[in-house]
Amino acid sequence: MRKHFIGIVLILWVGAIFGMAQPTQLQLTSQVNNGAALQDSSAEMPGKYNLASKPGELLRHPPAIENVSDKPNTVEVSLVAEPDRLSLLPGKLTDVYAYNGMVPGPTLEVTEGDKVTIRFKNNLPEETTVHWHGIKLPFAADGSPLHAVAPGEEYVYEYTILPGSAGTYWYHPHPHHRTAWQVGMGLYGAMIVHPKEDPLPNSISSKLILLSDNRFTEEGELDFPDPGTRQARMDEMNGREGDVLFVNDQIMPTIDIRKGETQRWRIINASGARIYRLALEGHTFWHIGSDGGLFEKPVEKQEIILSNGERAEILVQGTGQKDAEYVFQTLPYDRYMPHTRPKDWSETKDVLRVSYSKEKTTKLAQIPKTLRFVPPIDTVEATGTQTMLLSQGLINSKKMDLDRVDVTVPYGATEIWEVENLVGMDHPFHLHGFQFQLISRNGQPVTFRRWEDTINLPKREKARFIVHYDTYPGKWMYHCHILDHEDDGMMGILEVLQPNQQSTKMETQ
Ligand SMILES: [Cu+2]
Repeated sequence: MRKHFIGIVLILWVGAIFGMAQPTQLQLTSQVNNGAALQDSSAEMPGKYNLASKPGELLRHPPAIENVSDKPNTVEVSLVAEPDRLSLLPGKLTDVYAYNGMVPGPTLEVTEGDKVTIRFKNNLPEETTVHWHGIKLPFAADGSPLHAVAPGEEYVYEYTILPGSAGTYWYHPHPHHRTAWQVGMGLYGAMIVHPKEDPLPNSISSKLILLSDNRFTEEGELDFPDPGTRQARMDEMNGREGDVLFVNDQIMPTIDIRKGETQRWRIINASGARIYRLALEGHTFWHIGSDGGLFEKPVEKQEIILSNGERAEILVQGTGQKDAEYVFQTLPYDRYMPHTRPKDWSETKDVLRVSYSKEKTTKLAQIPKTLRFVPPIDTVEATGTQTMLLSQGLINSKKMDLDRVDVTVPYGATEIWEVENLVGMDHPFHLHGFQFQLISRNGQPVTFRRWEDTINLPKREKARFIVHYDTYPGKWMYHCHILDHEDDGMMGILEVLQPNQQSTKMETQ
């Protein structure tokens, strides 16, 4: 009981100190239930959300960001990015960049139809932005490198959550050349868009699994290599990977499950470069959603590959043994060129533990056969094709130039993108502002409809997707989501013209 009391006091104190969200009822309950996770670090490192969990503690969710609006369908929040010193590793303090004093940042939870206002303050010693990865929003709210926020400045991000976009998203900085550094320093957080009515029953509990990795010095500071060193060259080539795997702010936490229970896991790959190949020992699971929300129907899987920036929703069912433990792991995945593969690339790594209670078995729930309708984008409507050739650090042989528009298209058009990876390492490809549908991979048609904003392009593979520019005009980034590659210029700009604007290309036709 005492642990629970300390937990509540600590949460209230954190809220008071950082002027951040008082946890909602839901968060408070889950924190109290996880009282054990709060106990030892509360004495050690008071006043911080990051409590440097020790392996085995129950999974905790980052607190929700406080909505200060009392109007219906309106979400107004404050977000501050600033340097901080937090405990990410047990018994150590680390210099970080934090959103509202936390790594990861607080979770932004909204509902379809909500009008969202984020008042952002940049207290970093460098420029930054906040990009709402996967959200369809006006260009000025996208947090792309074209809207940098200078140190000490404020920026208001405003957008309305469009119907049909319920799903799992995330936010992170996107300044020119500095994204890998800022995300590595701790700037990333989850965003959840709820539908007005969820096709999954309320009885299914939800877990947020925000995956990241980092590298530390012996003193516990974040380890970024000096320019010109071998490690710096490796990081440029592979993207910076760390040997410490975090789930939310924890290392190897535990999720409790009852035999027969069904849980919904929202998984986000917030790592700068690590691609996860996720599997749960002794279990299959139901893959129910991707970047842009739920599929039409669940698909049973043994593993999924989640590249940088991608999200997956899965249903995990308690089909294991009572009182047993199973590990959720990332299996070896060779995304590398042979000469720069890290030594540990072929090792399986543990992510979290699933622990079965001794409680009486509950009856396994029926998984809904259909989840929602995913409207197809008709290939007959396509009026153009964009070809994107990915090589090391380049797209179509060019490096990013903020003053150049690479592709101009009319508003409302539908186009097919042919993306081909010409080199021997994977490049995950992300398009801002729109959700698209994959139509083929390596010439093989893809008929399973799902919304994506990021797809992995494995070594020398190609993919075709279809996109309808039907939401907002503006200049939208497309890029490799290995953050070091993006920073190095593996990015371009798609301009969707204003509805009444003629493209130069059209005029000359
Ligand atoms: Cu890349």
